[in-house]
Amino acid sequence: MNAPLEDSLTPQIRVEDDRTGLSITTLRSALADNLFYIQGKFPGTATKNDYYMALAYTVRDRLLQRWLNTTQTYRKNVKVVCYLSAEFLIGPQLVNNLINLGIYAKIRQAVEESGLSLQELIEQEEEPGLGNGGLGRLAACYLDSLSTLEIPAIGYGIRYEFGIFDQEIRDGWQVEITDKWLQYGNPWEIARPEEYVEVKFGGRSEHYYDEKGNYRVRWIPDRVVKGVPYDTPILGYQVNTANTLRLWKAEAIESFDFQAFNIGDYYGAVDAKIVSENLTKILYPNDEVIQGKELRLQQQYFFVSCALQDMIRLLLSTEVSLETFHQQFAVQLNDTHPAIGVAELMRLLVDEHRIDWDKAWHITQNTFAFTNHTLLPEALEKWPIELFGRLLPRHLEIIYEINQRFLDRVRMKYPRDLGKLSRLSLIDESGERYVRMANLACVGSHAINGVAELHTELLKKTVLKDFYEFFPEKFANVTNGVTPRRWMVLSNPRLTRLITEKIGDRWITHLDDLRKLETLADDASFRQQWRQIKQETKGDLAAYIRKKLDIIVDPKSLFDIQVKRIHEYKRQHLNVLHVITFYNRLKHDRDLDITPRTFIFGGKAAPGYFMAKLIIKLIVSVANIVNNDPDVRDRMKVVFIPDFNVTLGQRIYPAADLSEQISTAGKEASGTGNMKFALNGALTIGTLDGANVEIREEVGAENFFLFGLTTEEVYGLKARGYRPFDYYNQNAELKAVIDLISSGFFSHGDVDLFKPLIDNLLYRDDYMLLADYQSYIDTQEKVSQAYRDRENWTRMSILNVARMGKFSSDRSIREYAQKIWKVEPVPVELLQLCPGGQ
Ligand code: B1N
Repeated sequence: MNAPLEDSLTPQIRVEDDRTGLSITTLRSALADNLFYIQGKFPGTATKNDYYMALAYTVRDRLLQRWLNTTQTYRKNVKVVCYLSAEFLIGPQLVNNLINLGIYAKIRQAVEESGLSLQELIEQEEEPGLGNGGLGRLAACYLDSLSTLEIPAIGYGIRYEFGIFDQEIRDGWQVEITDKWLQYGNPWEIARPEEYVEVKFGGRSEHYYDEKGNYRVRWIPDRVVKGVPYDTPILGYQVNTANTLRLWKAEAIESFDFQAFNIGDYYGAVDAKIVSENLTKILYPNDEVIQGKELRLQQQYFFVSCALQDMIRLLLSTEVSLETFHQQFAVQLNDTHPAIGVAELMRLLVDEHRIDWDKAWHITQNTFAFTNHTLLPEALEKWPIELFGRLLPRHLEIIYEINQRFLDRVRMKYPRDLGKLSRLSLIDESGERYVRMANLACVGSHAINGVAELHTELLKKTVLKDFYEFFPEKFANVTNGVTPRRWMVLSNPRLTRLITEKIGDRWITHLDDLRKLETLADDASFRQQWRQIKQETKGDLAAYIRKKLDIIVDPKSLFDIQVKRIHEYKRQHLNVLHVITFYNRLKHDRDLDITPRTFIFGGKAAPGYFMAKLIIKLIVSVANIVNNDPDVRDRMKVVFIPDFNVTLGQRIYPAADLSEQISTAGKEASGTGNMKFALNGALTIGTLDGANVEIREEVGAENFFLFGLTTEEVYGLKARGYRPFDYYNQNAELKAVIDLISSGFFSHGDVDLFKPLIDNLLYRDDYMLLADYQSYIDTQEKVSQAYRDRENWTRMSILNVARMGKFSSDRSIREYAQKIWKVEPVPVELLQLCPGGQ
């Protein structure tokens, strides 16, 4: 691995000692010291992991000065962004911290002089998989940008003991393996057990009059759980700001359990301890489908209550009035998962801090802002009233009260419009009664945003239409972005170096600077270097594929890649229809002069999502036939890379020629993989969906392979009555592909295996694969032709990168800061230094 960048140090680091010094000698002795005193090992018996841990602590020591000074700075009355998210998919920390500290090259030298390989130690790190996909990764990119932009921020979430499962493929099927990411310890977190908070569950509410005769409510729970915070510093790029990611772990409160479960019942108390600790054991592995499990609501309430109590404590410790809460904190709700926060803040203010309702409501509304991430109706969270009331009886009362006041306003504006009233209500009363979390989030927030222009427009027209009509001023768009530090500097050091040689390094924090590459697109020698780098990066991925899967792929072939969660709306199976079409063409004409391709897939399926798992089985089955067919020789290969995660993403995005972004128009809220690919020089084949629309706008239609129905056409076709079978009947090539799958050709003659998938396509096809098939195939043919003209392809690739400036998460965060949070950067000075340090 190459050094991503020359080191550039902020000038504050001066003092040379074992915990902060940056000379090679000091770094080497710190490494040895940590190996001995933290890992408790002699070099002779230390494992690679021991060395990794020793190195991680060496780096962490060098973060602490900035981190503690950042926390100090925020005690002085600055407005802090609190990003509430059930998922933070932060990825490996070591290299990112080395880059942001600017000490990559030094550390490499120190490690190598100690007789170790930095790359090997880097590979020891177990990534924290505390997220499913885009939503969790977005939260992580936003933390990186918040710190880099020096905006005071805290990320609040859950410290899952088991993150997203590890995926293995056995006999073509996905098998889920428990993710034991904490088993060898996590050097990046610091537990703060003294800052624990208590979270109540169940029981009942009691209405009473206080000493002054005021009517009050208190909650008498039947269970209390302790929330213990674990902090991870999130350092910005070459700044002193290191914000905090504070994740909560649930623990039992012993005294309480011993009381509740009858003193002397030791085993009962132990059982109760286990029940409490179960709360933060596992991340729900479903992306965009709700399961409605009670434990999930418990998790949501748990971390949100911990976060809000933490904020109140922070605020009260500065002796500022609680009534200024909304001036001190901007709280962003990452989808509806933390939306219960609206009711919880009301409860804390009204019941526990005795602020009157109207004032509390003003504070609450001005505190929260809500980001919606999906248009899929099956992803809109709602909780059965019975379950909700059993777990959170007081919150249900508060929600009823909010609802009554809100619906009174609705009635005033739309007298006699019962439809409106029932759609806007926080309670779904169409059948079994539910609490609607999106409605709670909309009413309780001052700002509501979608994550791409198209998505925000569709929100206003569909799922949140009534809210848009009632509160148009609350709506805004903030298009997603990705951090160029991880998704370029860290993952693509070769391209980083080339770009930096040509235009300097300012682009790393001002991504619009990449525009300066535009003129270089006409420079033949620059194109040559660009191509060379892509070639080498593809070679690295090819080596990985060979080592892990024993499949040989040709780095000179077109790398056509689709990596993302497996979901029918994302249409990995449309990609498979093209793979088989490509195969059939080769089979019919064995001398066909085709552009050689390597089709690469990766992604996890939710464990209970049968169709998604069947799609994986189909991909692997097709791969097995194609890769072993001598007729196709080296002209095509199909690869399913197991266990797609952040670490693998870092290898894969930079190695792509073609990025597959082929969801049915109107279904993908934004996408962020699309941005990572294009930023690394892949061209996109895509529909007019999510952020694809804006990517195409930026890079230019001539540098983007567009296909498929538009959202309007999708809606129109649905309304007129879509008959997928007609497309099958009328398209010989499509029919041949479908018939080949049905015939058992890819399944050792088993004609039933893929029947559920095929029947779904022929008779339902909710995501309109068959309607888009021909357009997709034609566009893929254009891709193949375009790839033959390497000079022009390279030009297009350079222009894509040059025009991706908009998609930096720095831009997204600036927009949130200005439009929604009203916060300013607060640079951190290293004033208070630890005794004996710096
Ligand atoms: O959020 C990403 C977007 O770029 C993607 O288009 C969108 O699909 C993704 C429930 C979700 N939306 N909803 C989820 C995740 C977990 C869960 O339990 C829903 N993920 C997205 C970032 O904006």
